[in-house]
Amino acid sequence: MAIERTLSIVKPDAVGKNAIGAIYDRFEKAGLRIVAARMMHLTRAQAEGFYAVHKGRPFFNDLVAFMSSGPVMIQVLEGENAVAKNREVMGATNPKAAAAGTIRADFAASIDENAVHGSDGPDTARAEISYFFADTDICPRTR
Ligand code: RTP
Ligand code: MG
Repeated sequence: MAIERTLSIVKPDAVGKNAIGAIYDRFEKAGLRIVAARMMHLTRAQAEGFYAVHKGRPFFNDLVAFMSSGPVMIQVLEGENAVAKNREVMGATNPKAAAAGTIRADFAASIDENAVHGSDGPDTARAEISYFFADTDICPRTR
């Protein structure tokens, strides 16, 4: 199986609940390794740029306001099938539909404030990683 990288964000609701460590534990237990990380408080413009694919959708303004409402923890996760594995660990977009034991089932309050972001495919992952990280920011494991 291919080693992939994906972009993950612990969103402002989960950072506010002091759940960064608990969510990192889910990634590590699933075999996903954190190979880059940074905390940021996104500006509206940075959030708009990141979610540009959703521009024009009815939820876009609320999404941008939420994503710039407090600090986020942004990481690159690496592992076998990292994109799909991260989406599995995250659970469905709407926490009411998320499988038991997933991050969104356990930490998200609503579809609007749903604890984590994860890239939805390998091409998106490459684009999203480069939105926040330079190649030299990524630290592949040596052991
Ligand atoms: P994300 O990009 O944040 O990882 O979430 P996702 O792939 O599971 O969902 P996506 O379709 O990309 O939507 C991005 C975020 O917009 C909000 N949303 N609200 N009210 C709605 O119908 C609706 N649809 C999407 C969610 O907060 C979602 O995480
Ligand atoms: Mg998405």
